[in-house]
Amino acid sequence: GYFDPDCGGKQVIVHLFEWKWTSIAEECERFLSAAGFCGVQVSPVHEHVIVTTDAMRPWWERYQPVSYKLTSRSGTEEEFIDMVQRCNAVGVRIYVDAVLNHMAGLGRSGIGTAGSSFDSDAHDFPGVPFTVADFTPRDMCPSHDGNVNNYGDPNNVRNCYLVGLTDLYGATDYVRQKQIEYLNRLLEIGVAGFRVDAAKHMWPADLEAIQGGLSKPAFFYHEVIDRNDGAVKVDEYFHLGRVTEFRYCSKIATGIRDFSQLGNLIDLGWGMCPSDKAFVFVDNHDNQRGHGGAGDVITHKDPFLYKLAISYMLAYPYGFTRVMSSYFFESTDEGPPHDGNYNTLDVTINPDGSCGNGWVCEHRWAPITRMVAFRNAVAGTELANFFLEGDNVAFSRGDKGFFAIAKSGSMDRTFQTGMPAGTYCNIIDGCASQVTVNGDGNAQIRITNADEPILAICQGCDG
Ligand code: LAG
Ligand code: CA
Repeated sequence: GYFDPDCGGKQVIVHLFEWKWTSIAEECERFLSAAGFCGVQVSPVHEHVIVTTDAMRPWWERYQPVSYKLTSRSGTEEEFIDMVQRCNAVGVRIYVDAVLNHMAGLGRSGIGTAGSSFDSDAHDFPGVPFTVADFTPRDMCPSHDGNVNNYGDPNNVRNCYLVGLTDLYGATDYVRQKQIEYLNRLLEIGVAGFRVDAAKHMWPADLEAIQGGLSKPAFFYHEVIDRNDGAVKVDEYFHLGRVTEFRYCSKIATGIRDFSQLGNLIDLGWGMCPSDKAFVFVDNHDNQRGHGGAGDVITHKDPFLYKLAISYMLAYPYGFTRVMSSYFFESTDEGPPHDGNYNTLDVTINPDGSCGNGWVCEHRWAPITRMVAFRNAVAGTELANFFLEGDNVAFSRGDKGFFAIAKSGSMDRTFQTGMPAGTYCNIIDGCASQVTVNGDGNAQIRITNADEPILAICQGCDG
């Protein structure tokens, strides 16, 4: 059902933000499958606007649908189908970013990426087709200018235009039917689930109707930015799938920056999702560049803290996890690495396994990749032996794994690991260091790598 990512029990999705379908297919085969990734969140698949006015081919043009045809900046329908099949064949699933709340922004018109014409001001999207009757009537939006501007009022949040984006009238059978057809087409191709963009701005009943019309089971995670500061709360979506937990981004950033705060990572009293409903991440494509739900998040621009934060997230039993994979950027609008005609560049792989052509590939950073194996290995186990003192943190996961960070760069002390006796590789440094667990579960834990002062040992993930 909505809670099953259907990836054989694996635990981590990677968002290959703005990657082309051809690059993703290759990455599934050459890297993600062996590393144990459950799947890939891909950028929106539908036809979208081509923006050359207020910005030059910004990444966000993909959040302005023109139709549900499957040709986008990431590639053609044929390339998309080929990618899904090749990733599925190696056990890596595809999760599509579904933009259902709206179509393109007011003031925009022309031709989309699949060749369809459109005119937002006329509410005309012949590629679907949608016409004026398919958009939320103006009198249902209580805001003076028609835009979302009062997060204290659910009618404002859901019936008005989000940053001027033409808001679909999801209560109508016709809109629901078109969106059901779109998602069913993707499921037929072999997609395993959906991130629902701007779910906070959609009525849960409308989502329920769409999800109820699907022809196959699908995993769902809904984008709801709830910081306990508005009328729309994450729990309104719990029956529809997992829900993004943006408070986690703040919590992990605060805790990793100041370990004295790490004991307070999950604050259910603040309204944070229970673990079985939470969808968590250290940063996403929006808040890493100061867009939606930003805050002082940790990103790849701070590699030391980022490795600690992602490792901690993957070690700690809370929520379903997503790892971000970015491209380098200067400005917040800047689209993906491109040639002179704004065609997205391939993701090239350097001899050391890192990526070229402007792609960051955080998911290939050794501690991050290896902690994916850890999270898979310890899935379902309880947190135990939690230790937090100064710049040191450590805990075990049942009898399956033990994890520690020495933020200062060094540690040498005895811990109860909860694990059976034996010698285990520190998977973070690729077994350069090892740990011997005694018959009573105790082990001497030494950390000496100041750049990546992380230790993780687990049953079944050595090698
Ligand atoms: C999301 N989640 O709920 C996406 O994660 C987020 O990236 C989307 O906004 C948003 N919802 C709507 O899908 C992004 C950018 C916006 C951009 C919007 C549409 O963060 O900045 O707005 O996509 O492309 C842009 C301009 C606005 C303009 C608007 C309409 O930045 O100034 O008003 O387009 O023309
Ligand atoms: Ca809406």
